[in-house]
Amino acid sequence: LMVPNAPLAAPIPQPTILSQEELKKIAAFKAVEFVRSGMVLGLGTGSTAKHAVDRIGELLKSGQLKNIVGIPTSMKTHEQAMNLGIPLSDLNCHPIIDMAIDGADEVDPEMNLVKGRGGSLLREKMVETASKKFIVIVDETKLVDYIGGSRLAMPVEIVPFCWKFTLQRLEMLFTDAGCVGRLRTEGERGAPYVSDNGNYIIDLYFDRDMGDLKAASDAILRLAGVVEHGMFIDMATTLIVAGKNGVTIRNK
Ligand code: ABF
Repeated sequence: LMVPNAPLAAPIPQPTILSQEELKKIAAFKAVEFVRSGMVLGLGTGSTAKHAVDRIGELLKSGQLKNIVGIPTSMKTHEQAMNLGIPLSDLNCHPIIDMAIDGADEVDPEMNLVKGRGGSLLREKMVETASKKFIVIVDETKLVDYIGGSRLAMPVEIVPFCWKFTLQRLEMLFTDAGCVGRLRTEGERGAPYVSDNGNYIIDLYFDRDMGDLKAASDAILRLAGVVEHGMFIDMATTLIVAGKNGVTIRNK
């Protein structure tokens, strides 16, 4: 039966599938809502933190934020923030930071983190331990049951001197967990990746849970040749997770 002039059926709303990149941006923008004028801010590194830094630059430009001082956690973020016109300083001048915003590679249910797959773990840890508040921004793919268990890398920054020796010592600490270490390399020729601090990075891979995190952290830091590792235990004060079903905010 033909119905003359029947109204067109309204389009059925389709659920919007947000990309991982969009989720990172949502988490980052949410974190920036906590920023107030006059703050000294730790500026994170990585693709998620980049959105937060862009947003801070935008709000400064439009005058919605004023008198921000940024403390970058890497040379890359330093360059990004400088290009955005964010006033910058360092830990020497600002040993106490109001708030840091940064991404993470893994987040466990206690808000312990693995960081440093982007290579900036040392400066991130220095800046974030100096921060009164540390907001971690992630998309939901970063949530894990326990850190170091994803079979992805747990990075350790080491001095270049006799790096193979340090790599072996690191593996020996975790033989029970089936730990294998690899020197991080870059470029076609596989040259060692060099951090902003002139150091190398060993990526540790575990077959099994490494056990007590605090004990693992202490053991790694006791090795001569190790500068810092990528486990950020009990440091995050707020976690912002963007997922398909929305944004969740957890405070510690
Ligand atoms: C920094 O960037 C690092 O600590 C971490 O390795 C990485 C996360 O990157 P992304 O946000 O690009 O996933 O936060």
